[in-house]
Amino acid sequence: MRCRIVGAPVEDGAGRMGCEMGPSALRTAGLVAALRALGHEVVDMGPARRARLRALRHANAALKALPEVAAWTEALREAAYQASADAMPIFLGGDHSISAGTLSGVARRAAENGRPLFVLWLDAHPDFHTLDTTVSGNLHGVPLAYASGQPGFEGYFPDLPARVEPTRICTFGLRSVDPAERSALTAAGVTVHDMRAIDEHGAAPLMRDFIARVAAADGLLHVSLDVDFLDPGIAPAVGTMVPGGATFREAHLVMEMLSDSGLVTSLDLVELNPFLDERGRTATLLVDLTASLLGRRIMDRPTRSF
Ligand code: HAR
Ligand code: MN
Ligand code: MN
Repeated sequence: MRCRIVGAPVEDGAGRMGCEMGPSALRTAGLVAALRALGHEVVDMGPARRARLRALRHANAALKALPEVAAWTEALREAAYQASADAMPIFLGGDHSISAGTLSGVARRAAENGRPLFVLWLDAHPDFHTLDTTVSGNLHGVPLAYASGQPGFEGYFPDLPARVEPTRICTFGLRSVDPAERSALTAAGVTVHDMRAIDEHGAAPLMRDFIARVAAADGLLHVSLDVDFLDPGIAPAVGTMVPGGATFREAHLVMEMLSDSGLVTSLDLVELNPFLDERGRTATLLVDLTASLLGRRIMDRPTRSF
């Protein structure tokens, strides 16, 4: 497999600073070497560059950094469209607002290739606010609503070349959902596997069903991995700590099942805030999860000395 690494050093969408350092931390934790060790060809495209800012005014006075996030969306949409032509793009965030761009870019690619695009959203949050409903004004809370064509982004975010069909989205690991998001998710027909469902059924059958749907439709699959999908006890480098997240093995199992499926065509690694990490352990965990997604197996893991 050929992977294209695209840096997205964005922190304008988060409520606090630090995610801008995410790509550096993931590189320092050995992402490129880990993928090469699995036999993949890795092309590091370096960081994307933000598009030009436009003055934007919106009635929701809470919105933060709207021109910046709109400009990043424009740039990352183009980067994602280009990088997905001949490779699996891996986007290194950056806060989750980068997915407004990455998803709209890979959605355009999928539409041009006549393939349905599915999205697995691994996150404590659905990020399904619109510009009108967000209360915090932090735009890492809106990318999934934008990319799936929810109303109210016109004239602010770039026009969508192709939207992600909401019924092809599976949110997984939710445990922090605002009222406006809950009603919009239901109305749009997004699949919700919250933490309670994972507790009750286990991650495996839920993943198996979703993977079977993607396979049956001959779909492409974009995976968006927010650090806060993971329990903060194993992944402290996150601005929004929500207790009760996925365990180490639940997260690896999801990645291993995705690897076996052979269906994943693009990946976001988002919300890593290296300023809040403990000796690089969250960055290292993200690299190991990415390795599991790209074929590393338990039986290939040698004993490590620290
Ligand atoms: N729903 C809340 C808000 O809109 C929290 C969003 C937090 N999002 C992330 N990424 N950290 O998932 O402010
Ligand atoms: Mn998120
Ligand atoms: Mn989140």
